[in-house]
Amino acid sequence: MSAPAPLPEGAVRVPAEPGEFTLDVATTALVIIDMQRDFCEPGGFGETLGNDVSRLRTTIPPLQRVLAAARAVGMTVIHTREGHLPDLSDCPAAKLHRGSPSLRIGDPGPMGRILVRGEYGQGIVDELTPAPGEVVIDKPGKGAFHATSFGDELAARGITRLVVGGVTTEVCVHTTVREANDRGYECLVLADGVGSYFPEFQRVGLEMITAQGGIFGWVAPSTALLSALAPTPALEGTPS
Ligand code: C5J
Repeated sequence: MSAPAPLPEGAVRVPAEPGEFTLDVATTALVIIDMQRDFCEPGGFGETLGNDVSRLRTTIPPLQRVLAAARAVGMTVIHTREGHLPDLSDCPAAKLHRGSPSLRIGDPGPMGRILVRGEYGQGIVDELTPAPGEVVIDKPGKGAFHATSFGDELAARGITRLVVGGVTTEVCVHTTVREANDRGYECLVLADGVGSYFPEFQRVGLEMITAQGGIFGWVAPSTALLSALAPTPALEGTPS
């Protein structure tokens, strides 16, 4: 068997599907998508749509571990929040009026106005609170690139690869990863760090990413990334 190709200085290998994903901490960003109370906690937008929010909350412990590891090695961390201006001028009618939630975007709910910037419910869950200096992107759409400075933030830091977690797998995670792939970024999606209200969408959503040789990305469990980032006993003890 031939030896694996040598890695550039500073790069690590992450066992993934459909094949190994290599990353260099200096040029990789951890992107945590929309881990907001409005999606993950009772009383928020997700629940008003009739969903069981506990399905999304399974992502929190793995994301806490990945976030701690990324911070420990100095990886760029970017959080996104879906939400709208208080006058909803950035919310297209197609989004505002679709479906039949018990509360619509902008309506007052138990955690403030649904998906409105600055409201408590639009904030990120306490377990994953952004640290000072970490970029937080407020986005009106499903994808992180649309109508935001996300692309500029990545370019300014020389980022070429993204490690992606958050919710929901088939909506904002997929849209962002597809947008990123089209722009030339290589994306690794964390299988247990992304969540859906629908188990079938979770399964198929992950399969779609790696189909046909990785048509728009790679998928790996968070443990694979953590092992790659923490080969030393000191870092293996990141919070659980
Ligand atoms: C949705 C999201 N599902 N963050 N938003 O409306 O995936």
